[in-house]
Amino acid sequence: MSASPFDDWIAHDEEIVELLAREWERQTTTLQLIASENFTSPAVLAATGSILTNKYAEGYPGRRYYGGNQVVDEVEDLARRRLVALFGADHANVQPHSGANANVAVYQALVDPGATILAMRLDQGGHLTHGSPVSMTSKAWHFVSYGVTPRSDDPDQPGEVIDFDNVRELAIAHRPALIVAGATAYARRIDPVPFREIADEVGALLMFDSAHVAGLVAGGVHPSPVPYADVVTFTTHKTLRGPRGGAIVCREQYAKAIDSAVFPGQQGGPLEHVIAAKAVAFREAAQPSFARYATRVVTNARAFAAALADQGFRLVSGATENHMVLVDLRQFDPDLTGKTAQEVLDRAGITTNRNQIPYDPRSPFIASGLRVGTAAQTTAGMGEGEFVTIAGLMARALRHRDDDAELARVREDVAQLCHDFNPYATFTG
Ligand code: DSN
Repeated sequence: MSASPFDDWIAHDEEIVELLAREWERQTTTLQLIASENFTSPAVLAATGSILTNKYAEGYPGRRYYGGNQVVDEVEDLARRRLVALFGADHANVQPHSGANANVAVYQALVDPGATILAMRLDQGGHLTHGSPVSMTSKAWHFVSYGVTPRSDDPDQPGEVIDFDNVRELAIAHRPALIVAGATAYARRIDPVPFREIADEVGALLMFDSAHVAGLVAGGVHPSPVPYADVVTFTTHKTLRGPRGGAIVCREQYAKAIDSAVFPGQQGGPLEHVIAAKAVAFREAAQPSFARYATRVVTNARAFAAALADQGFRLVSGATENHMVLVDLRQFDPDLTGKTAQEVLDRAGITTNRNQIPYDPRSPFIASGLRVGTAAQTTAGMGEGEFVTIAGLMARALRHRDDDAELARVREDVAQLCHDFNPYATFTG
């Protein structure tokens, strides 16, 4: 088992070192295809592991409730400045611990308790915090949900894309205080313009949850929602390739309300080590090399989608325009559930997550779909040819799911592929 290069300082803690070594082995000898994951740079890892974790800093730069924040103020200011510059925004808040916290803080800042929010349904591609019945958001606010158009057999209009007629009808009928655009399981580009038009028509505010595509926006390959949305939330660890966390950018007029909702409304002390790592990631995302990375993520996803279709998988919405592919497994094999596919692929060294597809007859725990993404393995240097190979490995594993020997052979082929593309052997930022 190879050792992680990041654990020298904890060498005395054998149990943790052993676990880190195992995770290092897992991440570098198996394929990471979860659409919301990535490999951060060593610089992001170093900042996340820095001594800034020692500091309490409740408040904001220049207005802290603890002493000794001279340096931390500069760290957080730098992160805010870099984020404002990256997205051309008026104001940034870099304290949310996660995308979920960022979303809830926006609701808290801009929507009275019990008032109406219009957002995408979880089982059609939305997020838990978009008002899922199992999320606290649906208890504190009244959510109305829009979805996608039905599937069609017309290859030019395959359906399963955001139904803007439905968004508009619901907006007119329910007069929401806030409309939420953005998704977690949706492979198409989301145009902010029709959302803005509908929001203006009904006098609603517009929040764009760009958690998944923030890196594609930063890299210039997806339209920026910032000029159109009142507030944009996102996570920093998906396509943006930073540390695990959240952030918010907003128009100046909402800055005070958003800041108060994050702290003290929702969180206590900010994670300044993570904020430093966010600053590192924002700087990296502003480099020309990151724009090339974002372009490759999308071209790789397109090649991956085509190869998966060639292997007999049905693509939800017929295509991909971002970093992810949502696969309906039923055409490949009507008896294969998302849960089984995820477990079989795990055994073959291919890490994915099961996902409901629109109008899924199966529960979220079982599901009929699989969500895969190209962000992480593109960071590791893989290109279109490798993603065509991966589609073949996935199909081989799923066709031979009861054959342990064949799954072991797929796993060996996966390990060989990963050996040639170790992200931390060649990381150049
Ligand atoms: N869990 C994230 C994802 O995988 O898309 C959303 O929060």
